[in-house]
Amino acid sequence: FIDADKPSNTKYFKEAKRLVKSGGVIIVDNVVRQGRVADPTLSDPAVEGIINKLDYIQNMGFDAIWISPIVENVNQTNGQGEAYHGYWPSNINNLNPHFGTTDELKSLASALHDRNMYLMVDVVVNHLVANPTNTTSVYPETFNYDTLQPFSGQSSFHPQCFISDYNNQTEVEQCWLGDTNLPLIDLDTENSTNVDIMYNWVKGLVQEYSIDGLRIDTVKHIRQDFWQGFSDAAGVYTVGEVLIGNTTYAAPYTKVLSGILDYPTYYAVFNAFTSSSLSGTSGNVSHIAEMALQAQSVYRDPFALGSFVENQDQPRIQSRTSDQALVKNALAWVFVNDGIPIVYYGQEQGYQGGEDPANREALWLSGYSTQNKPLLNQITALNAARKAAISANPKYTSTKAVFHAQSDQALAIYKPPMLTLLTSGGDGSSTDWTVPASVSSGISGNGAYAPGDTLVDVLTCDEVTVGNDGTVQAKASAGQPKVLMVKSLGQGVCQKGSS
Ligand code: ABC
Ligand code: CA
Repeated sequence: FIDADKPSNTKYFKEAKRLVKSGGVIIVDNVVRQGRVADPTLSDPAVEGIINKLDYIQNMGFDAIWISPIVENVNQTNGQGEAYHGYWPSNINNLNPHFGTTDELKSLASALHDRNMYLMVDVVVNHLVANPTNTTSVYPETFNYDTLQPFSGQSSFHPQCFISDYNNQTEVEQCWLGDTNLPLIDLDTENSTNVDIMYNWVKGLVQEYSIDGLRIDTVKHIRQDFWQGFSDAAGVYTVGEVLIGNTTYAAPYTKVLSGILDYPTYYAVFNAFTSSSLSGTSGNVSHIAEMALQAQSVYRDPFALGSFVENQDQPRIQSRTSDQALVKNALAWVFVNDGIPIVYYGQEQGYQGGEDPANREALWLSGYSTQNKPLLNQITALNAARKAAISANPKYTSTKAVFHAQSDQALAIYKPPMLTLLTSGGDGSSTDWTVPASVSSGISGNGAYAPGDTLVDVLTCDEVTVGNDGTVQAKASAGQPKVLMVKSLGQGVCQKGSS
């Protein structure tokens, strides 16, 4: 599925988009470290290391991996440390040799496609980064614009100024990220030659490596109308990073990309499920519904959102709460809302790192163990449940979730055939749930439940019976989330005692 313009190939692109939606995506970031130690006998085997671990990823039910930016980066330790993560591109026409060769990257794409999995690559357009002219020199005076390829020197970049006022959108777009320790040299994306270079580059990249989707970095730092052409040139699913807590600011970007990372809801989820143990008061879950409802009303396609509770930029949830019930509720959210579930590697192992770079622990240290890993089990059950939901109800991925806040600490989410009950009371709490029939009668669809049906919690295999009037009554003990489906769908995927 290489040429998007070829009519015979169009269906494969649709297929890729559908499949990305049908299961979860795992972020295999930090790939140099990941790969290097996936197999310690290899020095820089990032890509090969991932290929060797695809069973581990696929066994959890993921359909796609998102890998770090793949192009050549600055190659020396600089004012912000080691350039291991791929976000400091220096030459967009070369691959990062630490990650692997052209052939190795192609092997990764084919290894994934052989398994019916998909390759998502992170791309950076907003900036390039130059090595200082000597190791002791200080940015920004001493770097050489000519090292930034394939651009033609200083005139290809916006004049130097660091972003200081995030309320000034022109400044956000045309000044620079970073600081004098490490300037992220801002590409002049107002310049049509540069625009053409970037559109052709992404088109070629997607084709050459059979890429199925893109995560796009620093989207709010380039004018919105740049992205439409970029997305069209890429021809695949695009999910943009618009790092912002409000939906009004984010909404226009959903018109120019397939979707965006759901940051506004992320903040609501993170706050709801981490405040409890920190402050002794319980987090408010109704704010989650508020943000999700806003997303449903102001985004072009709320079903193409990327949903997450962890990523390479944010402290891991377990750095902010040790309450495992809260952690499980937050993680469950990712799989039961309107967006595409995205899990950051290491969450399945229970990693606890705080702010960048503490949140970028190597995965090899875990030994990729699958024994006694409650979150890994939960992810596996939820990926399976979501697939069962999609096969029972083909409209699952285009049916808007309905929300019912039983209290500030108890939120029901109905998206047929899944009824999810989340609580932020923590592991010492128990909740008597009564979900009124009006919640499930608000929307219908295959797999919807009816009076008298037996529902099964896919996280525990516990059963509840729907009341004669359509009410669902259930007890959640120890602060646990519940993800209920009619028994015929849920019993095949539920995990006894995964919680
Ligand atoms: C380096 C060091 C870190 C150090 C950091 C400041 O600099 O390593 O130790 O803490 C890459 C690397 C990073 C590196 C940076 C800079 O480059 O991964 O390790 O950090 O050299 C993307 C990527 C990210 C990547 C880059 C650069 C961009 O996901 O991994 O970083 O290619 C801004 C950008 C966003 C960017 C993020 C890191 O910075 O917009 O694209 N992420 C406000 C602003 C946001 C801003 C955010 C953080 O602060 O509005 O635009 O993100 O600075 C909400 C508000 C938001 C607010 C948040 C904090 O609160 O609604 O507006 O965000 O409530
Ligand atoms: Ca910019």
